[in-house]
Amino acid sequence: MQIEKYKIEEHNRSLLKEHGRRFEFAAAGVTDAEGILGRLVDFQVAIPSWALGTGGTRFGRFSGGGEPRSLEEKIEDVGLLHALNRSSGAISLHIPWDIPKQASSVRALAAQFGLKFDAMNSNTFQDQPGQELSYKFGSLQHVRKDVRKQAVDHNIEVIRYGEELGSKSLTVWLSDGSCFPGQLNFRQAFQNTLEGLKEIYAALPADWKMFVEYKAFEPNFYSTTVGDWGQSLLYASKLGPKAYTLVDLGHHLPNANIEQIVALLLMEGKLGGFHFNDSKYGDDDLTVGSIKPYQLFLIFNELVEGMDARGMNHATDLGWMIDASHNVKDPLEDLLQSVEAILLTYAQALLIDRKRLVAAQQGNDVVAAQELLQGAFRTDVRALVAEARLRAGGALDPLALYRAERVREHLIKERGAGTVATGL
Ligand code: PSV
Ligand code: MN
Repeated sequence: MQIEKYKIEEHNRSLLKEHGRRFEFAAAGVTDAEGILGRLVDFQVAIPSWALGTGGTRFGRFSGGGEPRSLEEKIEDVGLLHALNRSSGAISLHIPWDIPKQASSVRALAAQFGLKFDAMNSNTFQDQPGQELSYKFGSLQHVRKDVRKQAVDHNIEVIRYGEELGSKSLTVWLSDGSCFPGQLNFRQAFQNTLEGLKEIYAALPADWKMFVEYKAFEPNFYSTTVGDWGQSLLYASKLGPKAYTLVDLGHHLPNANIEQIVALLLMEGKLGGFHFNDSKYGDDDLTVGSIKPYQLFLIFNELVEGMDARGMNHATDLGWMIDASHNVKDPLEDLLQSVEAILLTYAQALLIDRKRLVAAQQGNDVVAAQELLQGAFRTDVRALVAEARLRAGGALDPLALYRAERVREHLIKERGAGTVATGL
């Protein structure tokens, strides 16, 4: 399903007067409104192809219907999001869930919606039907060479698919680790994994990046072979300049200071990409900004500060991706909420008066530093984000228009109530 341009214009016309009032007020309160608007327009967040259907837990799955039945329908869904918010201009694919049968037509379809292909994701955390060797005891870390080779070959195959689609990066997340003490020789597991990653790295095209994603636990509950940012950084450093660490917000132990991790990775030039989500307990994969919005703001504060310190382009020098799951919400509505939360937080981080913050830090003025951060965090930037969207051709209120157009009902009619999208 698509939402016609005139529908968006009609919707915007109906909200324009009220929006104009709010925007004028918001813009008057910030120093460089035009500069911020430009950055917001440029900022794009990739949608994960595996999050377009209803997610589940091991206790059950409750689909809302109309899930995409193919890669093409997934692209259509992301195209719809992008038409509404103009900030979801990329899709991140997971292989083998989303193998492009005809890469050129898939690429053309995506281009029709103004979408690019962000990082490709490999999957050696599940056994696929017909797969020769099992990943039950890991993939790249495995004690058997033939299992490791199978995992390396899979990753290289994913790179080849990505090349056909115009992607420029590979994200490797390994579930490798152990469930019980004594099960694994940690050093051997690390060395095996490094050796495999080196082979994959060697197959990267010259202009590609490799993201090594870490995660503290799950599905292994005693040790994880890429368990934290230290281990990921170790791999990335040993691999070379095209290898980076990927931070997934849900992959830390409780109370981890993620913003500090981000600051140091950026300082080392080794932060490559982001998986946005939110969580209360573990890797909950909830809507971005729904549980700990202030933490997200502090992360964006470090991102903006750290990228500026290195002269990086906010929009293009890191891979911005959502990695979430939707158990009780319409996935598309949830994704609209997540993208909105990211943009709002980015805008707030752009508001921080850096000069005054540095002065407060240098003067050990703790109160002033806190006031500066919280002042930005408490600023209502919704009208700024809406204005950026309006200027980019999107809808002033994407969620309202999505509902007014009864998108989910149309999708159910078109695809059926019982369709199941590939993914988790
Ligand atoms: C693992 O929990 C993860 O965050 C990785 O990014 C996977 O690719 C993704 O979720 C989907 O399973
Ligand atoms: Mn992830």
